[in-house]
Amino acid sequence: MWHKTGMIVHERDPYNAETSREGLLAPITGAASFYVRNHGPVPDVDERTWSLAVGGLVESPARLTLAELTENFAHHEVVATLQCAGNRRSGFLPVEDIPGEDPWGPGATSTARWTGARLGDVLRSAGLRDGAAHVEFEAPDVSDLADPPQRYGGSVPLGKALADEVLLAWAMDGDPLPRVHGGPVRVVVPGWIGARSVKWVERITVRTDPSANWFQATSYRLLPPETDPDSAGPGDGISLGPVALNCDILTPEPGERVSPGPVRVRGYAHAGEDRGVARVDVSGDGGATWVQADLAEAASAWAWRHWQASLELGTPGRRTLLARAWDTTGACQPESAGALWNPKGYANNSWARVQVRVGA
Ligand code: MTE
Ligand code: MO
Repeated sequence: MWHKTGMIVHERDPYNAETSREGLLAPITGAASFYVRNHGPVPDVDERTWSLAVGGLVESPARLTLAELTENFAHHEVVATLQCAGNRRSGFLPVEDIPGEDPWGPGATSTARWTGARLGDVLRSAGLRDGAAHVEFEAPDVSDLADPPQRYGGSVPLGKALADEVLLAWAMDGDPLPRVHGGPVRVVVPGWIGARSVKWVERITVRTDPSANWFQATSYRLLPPETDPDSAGPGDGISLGPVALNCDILTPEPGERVSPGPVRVRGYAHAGEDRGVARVDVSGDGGATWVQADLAEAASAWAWRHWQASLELGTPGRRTLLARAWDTTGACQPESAGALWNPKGYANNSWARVQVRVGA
Protein backbone atom coordinates (compact mmCIF):
# COMPACT_ATOMS: atom_id res chain seq x y z
CA MET A 1 0.00 0.00 0.00
CA TRP A 2 1.49 3.31 -1.02
CA HIS A 3 -1.13 5.82 0.12
CA LYS A 4 0.37 8.32 2.56
CA THR A 5 -1.05 10.22 5.52
CA GLY A 6 -1.08 14.00 5.93
CA MET A 7 -1.27 14.62 2.19
CA ILE A 8 -3.79 16.66 0.19
CA VAL A 9 -5.23 13.91 -2.01
CA HIS A 10 -6.44 14.99 -5.46
CA GLU A 11 -7.26 11.50 -6.74
CA ARG A 12 -7.23 8.08 -5.13
CA ASP A 13 -7.00 6.05 -8.35
CA PRO A 14 -4.59 6.75 -9.84
CA TYR A 15 -3.09 8.06 -6.62
CA ASN A 16 -2.27 11.77 -6.85
CA ALA A 17 -1.44 13.72 -3.71
CA GLU A 18 0.30 16.94 -2.88
CA THR A 19 2.49 17.80 0.08
CA SER A 20 0.87 20.01 2.74
CA ARG A 21 2.24 23.52 3.35
CA GLU A 22 3.66 22.21 6.62
CA GLY A 23 5.34 19.32 4.82
CA LEU A 24 6.96 21.77 2.40
CA LEU A 25 8.86 23.56 5.19
CA ALA A 26 11.59 20.90 5.51
CA PRO A 27 14.69 21.31 3.30
CA ILE A 28 14.51 17.57 2.45
CA THR A 29 10.87 16.56 2.23
CA GLY A 30 11.15 12.88 3.19
CA ALA A 31 9.48 10.01 1.35
CA ALA A 32 6.46 10.02 3.68
CA SER A 33 5.51 13.56 2.60
CA PHE A 34 6.92 13.72 -0.95
CA TYR A 35 4.20 14.60 -3.50
CA VAL A 36 2.94 11.86 -5.82
CA ARG A 37 1.90 12.37 -9.43
CA ASN A 38 0.63 9.37 -11.40
CA HIS A 39 -1.10 9.14 -14.77
CA GLY A 40 -2.03 5.48 -14.41
CA PRO A 41 -2.00 2.71 -11.82
CA VAL A 42 1.28 2.17 -9.96
CA PRO A 43 2.74 -0.84 -11.80
CA ASP A 44 3.73 -4.03 -10.07
CA VAL A 45 7.47 -4.08 -10.76
CA ASP A 46 9.60 -6.86 -9.28
CA GLU A 47 13.17 -5.65 -8.73
CA ARG A 48 14.47 -9.23 -9.12
CA THR A 49 13.20 -9.46 -12.69
CA TRP A 50 13.36 -5.73 -13.58
CA SER A 51 15.80 -4.81 -16.30
CA LEU A 52 16.67 -1.70 -18.26
CA ALA A 53 17.02 -1.94 -22.04
CA VAL A 54 19.36 0.61 -23.66
CA GLY A 55 18.97 0.87 -27.42
CA GLY A 56 18.37 3.06 -30.45
CA LEU A 57 21.35 5.04 -31.77
CA VAL A 58 23.98 3.25 -29.66
CA GLU A 59 26.96 1.09 -30.68
CA SER A 60 26.12 -1.77 -28.30
CA PRO A 61 22.52 -2.14 -27.18
CA ALA A 62 22.39 -3.50 -23.64
CA ARG A 63 20.04 -4.88 -21.03
CA LEU A 64 20.99 -4.14 -17.41
CA THR A 65 19.68 -5.84 -14.31
CA LEU A 66 19.51 -3.89 -11.05
CA ALA A 67 22.69 -5.66 -9.89
CA GLU A 68 24.50 -4.71 -13.10
CA LEU A 69 23.38 -1.08 -12.87
CA THR A 70 24.46 -0.73 -9.24
CA GLU A 71 27.71 -2.75 -9.57
CA ASN A 72 29.06 -1.64 -12.96
CA PHE A 73 28.56 2.12 -12.65
CA ALA A 74 29.84 4.74 -10.21
CA HIS A 75 27.35 5.89 -7.58
CA HIS A 76 26.40 9.57 -7.42
CA GLU A 77 24.22 11.60 -5.07
CA VAL A 78 22.26 14.71 -6.02
CA VAL A 79 19.91 16.69 -3.80
CA ALA A 80 17.25 17.78 -6.27
CA THR A 81 13.82 19.35 -6.15
CA LEU A 82 11.19 17.85 -8.44
CA GLN A 83 8.42 20.20 -9.50
CA CYS A 84 5.37 19.24 -11.53
CA ALA A 85 4.37 21.52 -14.41
CA GLY A 86 0.94 21.68 -12.73
CA ASN A 87 2.32 23.01 -9.44
CA ARG A 88 0.26 26.04 -8.24
CA ARG A 89 -2.39 25.44 -10.95
CA SER A 90 -5.07 26.41 -8.39
CA GLY A 91 -3.83 30.00 -8.77
CA PHE A 92 -5.26 29.98 -12.30
CA LEU A 93 -8.81 29.09 -11.25
CA PRO A 94 -9.91 32.61 -10.24
CA VAL A 95 -8.93 33.65 -13.80
CA GLU A 96 -10.81 30.86 -15.56
CA ASP A 97 -11.71 27.24 -14.75
CA ILE A 98 -9.50 24.41 -16.01
CA PRO A 99 -11.84 21.45 -16.58
CA GLY A 100 -10.36 17.97 -16.29
CA GLU A 101 -7.22 18.93 -14.35
CA ASP A 102 -6.74 18.73 -10.59
CA PRO A 103 -6.38 22.03 -8.68
CA TRP A 104 -2.87 21.48 -7.32
CA GLY A 105 -1.67 24.11 -4.84
CA PRO A 106 1.96 24.79 -3.91
CA GLY A 107 2.66 21.15 -2.98
CA ALA A 108 3.33 19.54 -6.38
CA THR A 109 7.00 19.92 -5.55
CA SER A 110 9.35 18.21 -3.09
CA THR A 111 13.06 17.63 -2.54
CA ALA A 112 15.08 14.45 -1.98
CA ARG A 113 18.65 13.20 -1.93
CA TRP A 114 18.75 10.83 -4.87
CA THR A 115 21.38 8.13 -5.36
CA GLY A 116 22.03 6.41 -8.66
CA ALA A 117 24.20 5.99 -11.70
CA ARG A 118 24.69 8.86 -14.10
CA LEU A 119 22.50 8.42 -17.18
CA GLY A 120 25.48 9.81 -19.11
CA ASP A 121 27.75 6.98 -17.88
CA VAL A 122 25.22 4.37 -19.03
CA LEU A 123 24.83 6.07 -22.43
CA ARG A 124 28.59 6.48 -22.92
CA SER A 125 29.20 2.82 -22.04
CA ALA A 126 26.68 1.83 -24.74
CA GLY A 127 28.44 4.23 -27.17
CA LEU A 128 26.53 6.97 -28.99
CA ARG A 129 26.09 6.80 -32.76
CA ASP A 130 25.89 9.65 -35.28
CA GLY A 131 22.54 11.41 -35.23
CA ALA A 132 21.96 10.89 -31.49
CA ALA A 133 20.05 13.99 -30.31
CA HIS A 134 17.34 12.92 -27.84
CA VAL A 135 17.04 10.27 -25.16
CA GLU A 136 13.65 8.64 -24.62
CA PHE A 137 12.48 6.94 -21.42
CA GLU A 138 9.64 4.41 -21.26
CA ALA A 139 7.81 2.90 -18.30
CA PRO A 140 5.27 0.06 -17.95
CA ASP A 141 2.39 2.05 -16.38
CA VAL A 142 -0.45 2.46 -18.87
CA SER A 143 -2.43 5.70 -18.82
CA ASP A 144 -5.91 5.93 -20.27
CA LEU A 145 -5.67 9.72 -20.10
CA ALA A 146 -3.46 9.44 -23.16
CA ASP A 147 -5.02 9.23 -26.59
CA PRO A 148 -4.75 6.36 -27.46
CA PRO A 149 -4.11 4.84 -24.00
CA GLN A 150 -0.40 4.09 -23.75
CA ARG A 151 2.56 3.53 -21.49
CA TYR A 152 4.08 6.59 -19.84
CA GLY A 153 7.16 8.03 -21.49
CA GLY A 154 9.07 11.15 -22.41
CA SER A 155 12.45 12.40 -23.52
CA VAL A 156 15.15 14.99 -22.95
CA PRO A 157 17.67 16.39 -25.43
CA LEU A 158 21.02 14.57 -25.47
CA GLY A 159 22.87 17.52 -23.91
CA LYS A 160 20.73 17.32 -20.77
CA ALA A 161 20.82 13.51 -20.74
CA LEU A 162 24.63 13.61 -20.58
CA ALA A 163 24.75 16.23 -17.81
CA ASP A 164 26.31 15.18 -14.49
CA GLU A 165 23.16 15.82 -12.44
CA VAL A 166 20.88 13.45 -14.38
CA LEU A 167 20.58 10.09 -12.62
CA LEU A 168 19.08 6.66 -12.95
CA ALA A 169 18.19 6.62 -9.26
CA TRP A 170 17.57 3.56 -7.08
CA ALA A 171 17.60 5.33 -3.70
CA MET A 172 15.79 8.28 -2.13
CA ASP A 173 17.26 9.80 1.04
CA GLY A 174 19.44 6.72 1.47
CA ASP A 175 16.62 4.15 1.30
CA PRO A 176 15.61 1.97 -1.64
CA LEU A 177 13.38 4.01 -3.95
CA PRO A 178 9.76 3.48 -2.83
CA ARG A 179 7.52 1.88 -5.44
CA VAL A 180 5.19 4.89 -5.66
CA HIS A 181 8.20 7.10 -6.52
CA GLY A 182 9.38 4.81 -9.30
CA GLY A 183 11.23 1.97 -7.58
CA PRO A 184 13.26 0.04 -8.35
CA VAL A 185 14.73 2.70 -10.70
CA ARG A 186 13.58 6.09 -12.00
CA VAL A 187 15.10 8.86 -14.03
CA VAL A 188 15.82 12.08 -12.10
CA VAL A 189 16.19 15.15 -14.32
CA PRO A 190 17.00 18.02 -11.92
CA GLY A 191 15.85 21.47 -13.02
CA TRP A 192 13.31 20.12 -15.52
CA ILE A 193 9.57 19.60 -15.08
CA GLY A 194 8.82 16.48 -13.05
CA ALA A 195 7.17 14.82 -16.07
CA ARG A 196 10.60 14.04 -17.54
CA SER A 197 11.75 12.19 -14.41
CA VAL A 198 10.20 8.95 -15.63
CA LYS A 199 9.43 6.44 -12.86
CA TRP A 200 9.83 2.63 -13.22
CA VAL A 201 11.97 3.28 -16.31
CA GLU A 202 12.59 0.07 -18.25
CA ARG A 203 13.65 1.24 -21.69
CA ILE A 204 16.00 4.00 -22.85
CA THR A 205 16.15 4.76 -26.57
CA VAL A 206 18.60 7.17 -28.17
CA ARG A 207 16.89 8.96 -31.08
CA THR A 208 17.17 11.75 -33.60
CA ASP A 209 13.85 13.29 -32.45
CA PRO A 210 11.97 13.84 -29.20
CA SER A 211 9.79 10.95 -28.00
CA ALA A 212 6.48 10.50 -29.85
CA ASN A 213 4.87 9.38 -26.57
CA TRP A 214 1.63 11.28 -25.83
CA PHE A 215 3.09 12.75 -22.62
CA GLN A 216 5.93 14.33 -24.62
CA ALA A 217 4.36 15.13 -27.99
CA THR A 218 0.87 16.23 -26.95
CA SER A 219 0.63 16.67 -23.18
CA TYR A 220 2.89 18.84 -20.99
CA ARG A 221 2.82 21.55 -23.63
CA LEU A 222 1.83 25.15 -23.07
CA LEU A 223 -1.10 25.98 -25.35
CA PRO A 224 -2.33 29.46 -26.24
CA PRO A 225 -5.37 30.39 -24.10
CA GLU A 226 -7.89 30.20 -26.96
CA THR A 227 -6.95 26.59 -27.83
CA ASP A 228 -9.26 23.65 -27.12
CA PRO A 229 -6.91 21.22 -25.32
CA ASP A 230 -8.93 18.20 -26.51
CA SER A 231 -8.29 18.99 -30.15
CA ALA A 232 -4.61 19.90 -29.72
CA GLY A 233 -2.37 17.46 -31.56
CA PRO A 234 1.25 16.32 -31.42
CA GLY A 235 3.69 19.23 -31.59
CA ASP A 236 1.13 21.93 -30.76
CA GLY A 237 2.15 24.53 -28.20
CA ILE A 238 5.42 24.95 -26.35
CA SER A 239 7.11 21.79 -25.06
CA LEU A 240 7.91 22.25 -21.36
CA GLY A 241 11.44 21.42 -20.23
CA PRO A 242 13.37 23.53 -17.71
CA VAL A 243 11.11 24.66 -14.85
CA ALA A 244 10.13 28.31 -14.51
CA LEU A 245 11.30 30.43 -11.55
CA ASN A 246 8.71 30.04 -8.83
CA CYS A 247 7.93 30.58 -5.15
CA ASP A 248 5.09 30.28 -2.69
CA ILE A 249 4.19 31.27 0.86
CA LEU A 250 3.95 28.37 3.35
CA THR A 251 3.18 30.20 6.61
CA PRO A 252 0.86 31.80 7.47
CA GLU A 253 -1.62 29.53 5.66
CA PRO A 254 -4.50 30.91 3.55
CA GLY A 255 -7.35 32.12 5.77
CA GLU A 256 -5.23 32.04 8.92
CA ARG A 257 -5.94 34.63 11.60
CA VAL A 258 -2.76 36.37 12.68
CA SER A 259 -2.34 38.74 15.61
CA PRO A 260 -1.43 42.38 14.99
CA GLY A 261 2.28 43.08 15.18
CA PRO A 262 5.15 41.45 13.32
CA VAL A 263 4.24 38.29 11.42
CA ARG A 264 6.80 35.69 10.36
CA VAL A 265 6.27 34.73 6.71
CA ARG A 266 8.01 31.62 5.37
CA GLY A 267 8.14 29.96 1.99
CA TYR A 268 10.15 28.26 -0.71
CA ALA A 269 11.60 29.48 -4.01
CA HIS A 270 13.00 27.43 -6.87
CA ALA A 271 14.74 28.28 -10.13
CA GLY A 272 15.18 25.58 -12.74
CA GLU A 273 18.09 24.37 -14.83
CA ASP A 274 21.19 26.63 -14.67
CA ARG A 275 19.58 29.45 -12.68
CA GLY A 276 19.57 30.02 -8.93
CA VAL A 277 17.27 31.92 -6.58
CA ALA A 278 18.94 35.27 -5.91
CA ARG A 279 16.34 37.23 -3.91
CA VAL A 280 12.81 36.97 -2.55
CA ASP A 281 10.65 40.00 -1.76
CA VAL A 282 7.59 39.90 0.50
CA SER A 283 4.81 42.48 0.82
CA GLY A 284 1.94 42.91 3.25
CA ASP A 285 0.42 45.99 1.63
CA GLY A 286 -0.45 44.83 -1.85
CA GLY A 287 2.97 45.55 -3.27
CA ALA A 288 3.29 49.21 -2.22
CA THR A 289 6.34 48.27 -0.12
CA TRP A 290 8.51 45.16 -0.08
CA VAL A 291 10.78 43.50 2.48
CA GLN A 292 13.67 41.32 1.38
CA ALA A 293 13.46 37.85 2.86
CA ASP A 294 16.37 35.98 4.45
CA LEU A 295 17.35 33.10 2.18
CA ALA A 296 18.48 29.74 3.54
CA GLU A 297 21.44 28.11 1.81
CA ALA A 298 20.40 25.71 -0.93
CA ALA A 299 21.33 22.08 -0.25
CA SER A 300 22.62 21.93 -3.85
CA ALA A 301 22.46 23.86 -7.11
CA TRP A 302 19.42 21.68 -7.96
CA ALA A 303 17.42 22.29 -4.80
CA TRP A 304 14.90 24.90 -3.76
CA ARG A 305 15.74 27.63 -1.21
CA HIS A 306 13.56 28.34 1.78
CA TRP A 307 13.15 31.92 2.94
CA GLN A 308 11.59 33.92 5.75
CA ALA A 309 10.72 37.51 6.47
CA SER A 310 9.03 39.53 9.18
CA LEU A 311 6.13 41.78 8.13
CA GLU A 312 4.29 44.47 10.10
CA LEU A 313 0.65 44.00 9.13
CA GLY A 314 -0.78 46.86 11.22
CA THR A 315 -4.49 47.36 11.82
CA PRO A 316 -7.06 44.52 11.90
CA GLY A 317 -8.68 43.40 8.65
CA ARG A 318 -8.04 41.26 5.60
CA ARG A 319 -4.60 41.40 4.04
CA THR A 320 -3.09 39.70 1.03
CA LEU A 321 0.52 38.67 1.53
CA LEU A 322 2.62 38.69 -1.62
CA ALA A 323 5.96 37.07 -2.44
CA ARG A 324 8.06 37.19 -5.58
CA ALA A 325 11.43 35.59 -6.36
CA TRP A 326 14.28 36.84 -8.54
CA ASP A 327 16.78 34.54 -10.20
CA THR A 328 20.49 34.78 -11.01
CA THR A 329 19.72 36.15 -14.49
CA GLY A 330 17.92 39.10 -12.86
CA ALA A 331 14.47 37.87 -13.91
CA CYS A 332 11.49 38.21 -11.56
CA GLN A 333 8.31 36.14 -11.44
CA PRO A 334 5.43 37.64 -13.43
CA GLU A 335 2.85 39.50 -11.34
CA SER A 336 -0.45 38.09 -12.56
CA ALA A 337 -1.81 34.62 -13.20
CA GLY A 338 -4.16 36.21 -15.74
CA ALA A 339 -1.33 36.81 -18.19
CA LEU A 340 -0.13 33.20 -17.86
CA TRP A 341 -3.41 31.26 -17.93
CA ASN A 342 -3.33 28.32 -20.35
CA PRO A 343 -5.88 25.55 -21.02
CA LYS A 344 -3.92 22.77 -19.25
CA GLY A 345 -2.92 24.98 -16.35
CA TYR A 346 0.84 24.56 -16.53
CA ALA A 347 3.71 26.68 -15.28
CA ASN A 348 1.85 29.10 -13.03
CA ASN A 349 4.78 31.03 -11.65
CA SER A 350 2.95 34.25 -10.85
CA TRP A 351 3.57 36.01 -7.52
CA ALA A 352 2.50 34.07 -4.45
CA ARG A 353 -0.67 35.43 -2.83
CA VAL A 354 -2.03 34.33 0.54
CA GLN A 355 -4.96 36.04 2.21
CA VAL A 356 -4.91 36.30 6.00
CA ARG A 357 -6.98 38.09 8.63
CA VAL A 358 -5.30 40.37 11.09
CA GLY A 359 -7.26 40.30 14.32
CA ALA A 360 -6.94 39.89 18.04
N1 MTE B 1 6.66 8.31 -14.58
C1 MTE B 1 5.75 7.35 -14.87
N2 MTE B 1 6.18 6.15 -15.29
N3 MTE B 1 4.42 7.59 -14.78
C2 MTE B 1 3.94 8.82 -14.38
O1 MTE B 1 2.72 9.01 -14.29
N4 MTE B 1 4.52 11.12 -13.66
C3 MTE B 1 5.51 12.18 -13.91
C4 MTE B 1 6.88 11.77 -13.42
N5 MTE B 1 7.20 10.44 -13.84
C5 MTE B 1 4.88 9.85 -14.06
C6 MTE B 1 6.25 9.52 -14.15
C7 MTE B 1 5.18 13.47 -13.36
S1 MTE B 1 4.10 14.42 -14.23
C8 MTE B 1 5.81 13.97 -12.25
S2 MTE B 1 5.52 15.54 -11.72
C9 MTE B 1 6.76 13.14 -11.47
O2 MTE B 1 6.89 11.82 -12.01
C10 MTE B 1 6.31 13.00 -10.04
O3 MTE B 1 7.17 12.16 -9.31
P1 MTE B 1 6.71 11.64 -7.88
O4 MTE B 1 5.38 10.94 -8.01
O5 MTE B 1 7.80 10.75 -7.41
O6 MTE B 1 6.58 12.86 -7.02
MO1 MO C 1 4.04 16.51 -13.34
